Amino acid sequence: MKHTKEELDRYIELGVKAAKEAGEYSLKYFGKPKKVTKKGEVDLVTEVDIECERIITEIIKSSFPNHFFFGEETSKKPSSSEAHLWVIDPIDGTTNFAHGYPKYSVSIGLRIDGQTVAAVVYEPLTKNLYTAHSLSPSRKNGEIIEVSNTNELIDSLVITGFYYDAKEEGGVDNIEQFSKALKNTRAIRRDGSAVMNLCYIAEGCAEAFWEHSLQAWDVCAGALIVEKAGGIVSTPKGQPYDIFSRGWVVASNKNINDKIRTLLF
Ligand code: LIP
Repeated sequence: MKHTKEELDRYIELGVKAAKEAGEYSLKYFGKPKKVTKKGEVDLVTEVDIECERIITEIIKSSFPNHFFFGEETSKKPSSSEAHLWVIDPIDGTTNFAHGYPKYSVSIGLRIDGQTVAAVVYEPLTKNLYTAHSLSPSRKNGEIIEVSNTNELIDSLVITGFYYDAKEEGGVDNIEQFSKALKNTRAIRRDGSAVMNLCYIAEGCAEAFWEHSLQAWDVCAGALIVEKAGGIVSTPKGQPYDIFSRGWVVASNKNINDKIRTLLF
């Protein structure tokens, strides 16, 4: 084993410090986000996103100056997968944040040798904190969490999202999958923070999540939290999901994984 539990605990501790500091800063601007810029027709970035990412990277760099960063707002992905790569979404749910819709989070994942080994997700509005590393189970506010054991789709609460490019020519609009899920599950939710949705699968308050085109920072930390809570994160064919692929991602408890993939795709 390359990394000791002590090393991984230290990464988590640092990630938690960074996520909380950025999250507390963001709260001052919730629903009134300073300057808002459009990255695309509907994809927003606020000055708060940029400042939160700066806060996070500065805190991590002060302990690990040689590490790399791949964040939503500022960085370029390094070419080597050998590097220690922190994958950061300073505000996952920027549209919600800008509108004052109460669902957003700070997401920090650490990859080493191309594998996610540590994850921290912090929801500033509730102070809920989710963590996991490769040698620990997933936790919410320090307590171990597990995916649900629901067996049937019709008993399942499922969650999805519509990526920004759904409006574009050639973009995947997810309507076919949405319609199938609507008719075959108990209910569907769409609340605009993919990483929070992954945490809901991990803690067992929802059974499945799917979306297309997500960026690596939307998935990195949440995927590890699902897996270390006993869930599965995969492609529609059940293969391991590459967070940089921008294809379909399906996350669920183990019992309904085949069923949700077969239903949707
Ligand atoms: C957003 C996601 C949301 C998804 C959007 C977008 P951002 O992330 O978390 O759930 O549906 O397509 O990716 O841009 O707010 O960090």
